[in-house]
Amino acid sequence: QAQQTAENIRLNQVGFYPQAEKLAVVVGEPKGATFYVKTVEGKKAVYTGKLTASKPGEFSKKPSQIADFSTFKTNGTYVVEIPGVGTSYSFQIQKNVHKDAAAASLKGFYFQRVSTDLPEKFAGKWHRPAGHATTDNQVLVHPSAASAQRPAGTVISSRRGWYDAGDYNKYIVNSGITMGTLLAAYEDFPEYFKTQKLNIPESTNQVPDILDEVLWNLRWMLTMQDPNDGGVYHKLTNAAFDGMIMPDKAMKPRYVVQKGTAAALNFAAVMAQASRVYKKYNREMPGLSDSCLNAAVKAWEWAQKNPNVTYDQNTINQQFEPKVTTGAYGDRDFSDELTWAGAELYVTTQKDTYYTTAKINTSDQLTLPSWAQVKMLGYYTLARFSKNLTPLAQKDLPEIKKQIVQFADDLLAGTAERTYRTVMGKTEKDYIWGSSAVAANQGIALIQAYKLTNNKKYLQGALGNLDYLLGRNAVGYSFLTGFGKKSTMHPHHRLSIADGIEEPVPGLLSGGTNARAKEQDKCSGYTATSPDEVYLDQDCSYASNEIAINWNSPFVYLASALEALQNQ
Ligand code: 9MR
Repeated sequence: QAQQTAENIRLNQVGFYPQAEKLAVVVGEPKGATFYVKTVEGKKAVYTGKLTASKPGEFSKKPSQIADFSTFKTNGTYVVEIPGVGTSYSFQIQKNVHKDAAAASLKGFYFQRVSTDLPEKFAGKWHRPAGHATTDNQVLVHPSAASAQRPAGTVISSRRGWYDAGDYNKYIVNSGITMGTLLAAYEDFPEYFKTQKLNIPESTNQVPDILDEVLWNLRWMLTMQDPNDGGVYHKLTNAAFDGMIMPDKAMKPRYVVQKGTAAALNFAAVMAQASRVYKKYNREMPGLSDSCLNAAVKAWEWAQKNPNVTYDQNTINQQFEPKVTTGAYGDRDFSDELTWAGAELYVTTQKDTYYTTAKINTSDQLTLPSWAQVKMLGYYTLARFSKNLTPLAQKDLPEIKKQIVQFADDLLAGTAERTYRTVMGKTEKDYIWGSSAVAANQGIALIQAYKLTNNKKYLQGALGNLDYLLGRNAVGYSFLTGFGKKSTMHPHHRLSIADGIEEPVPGLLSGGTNARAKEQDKCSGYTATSPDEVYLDQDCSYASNEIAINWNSPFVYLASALEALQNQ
């Protein structure tokens, strides 16, 4: 019974900073006017407030009320109690309240590592033997990727990297935004990451753990470039998705498939950014920074010569065997990748030609970053380094900054009138496959605007989206595994399904509510039809409940940035 009622009180199940806005949304017909904040120990009422009516659910039309206890600022562990409704899940009020979630979401990448044992010392009860230890040392060049120097069937080594998601494949395009976002987190908040310890094998070295973790995937990415021409294979994959088995049991052959423009430009962007970031660690990682820049330039040049090579899996499958049916990450518009890669190469090298070729057009509309749309990552980078750019870019910077701030203003508009009081959920278009990353990427855009203006309204908007991800949403779930009493337990994640451990691997972000999930994954069990309520915590629901590296990375950015800025 208590379970039942807590589900109708939606709040960040981890907690709140003492100075922050503190809201719970209560769903259902009003049953009383008063709410209490009570200590978990002893159930002592420490705050009494009045519920205020909120707009009925934008999409569900459910009656809703708000419990606002922002003025209560005392550290502790509490519940919200509403006579006639029930008692919420417990939460904390304290400094650094999201420190553990920030660290765990980054450690989530460690759990996705390929080619290495995860010993108990670092992985706890989720320890496991290395996955794809042999296969990724003997990767076959797929006929779609055959070249004179590397005919079909050529064996290459392409070890390390992270499993993309619930599946065991490794995709360059999706590594692009994932790595770009993690490196941006470091570039924006280096002091925060300097002291963060994740308990990974490299935690004792002199390099921040985030850069050690990123390096694991960077080294894999480097192997995906054909040294003969600089082109980059689109992905490393099995022909078809594996069953629900542990990765060390997944022995089917792996292939690198056709090179493409999206892969080359994503690769160039990441390598250019990495070259800049790891330069400071030349002593610990000799030569890495230079290798990254060389690789970036070669991939960029390949893309200049091959500006329009799409990865079209259907066409490839009509021509070649074996047919490849894993994730396509097919993109047909490379203008945003060109802008991002050009911006990164320009900032790293200060050579105007990259800026010119990047075709920055400040009259174009900005679009929230996603794996297929990375233009804004280039804008973030230009704004971040605005003081060290050549005159060529300087002339565009006022407009670039203005656009980022305008984008954030558009996101913020109307938040206070919305049922859940979050930036997330302005329109039902937010509830797509991987909507949790929509919320997190909106949070990043707001933080970028805060950095440009110092206006705290942007921080509050970003924090509201973190509240969304950790429970203040229309399904009442915390989407980060291991955080919150009602959090995702059955993600579509082969590791979590096959390991025989009840709790899923911690620190992974479930894709979240997806209005079209039912038609996309055909999992039975969906009952909701309201766009913000279509979510199923079952492992068949890959369209709403898978995890993925490009969803985890903006969560890392958002939670870490808010931790770093909590005293602002
Ligand atoms: O995140 C991707 C989403 O935007 C697409 O709509 C969906 C269908 O193509 O694919 C998602 O990416 C998946 C990838 O193809 C394979 N690994 C798991 C990814 C997350 O579901």
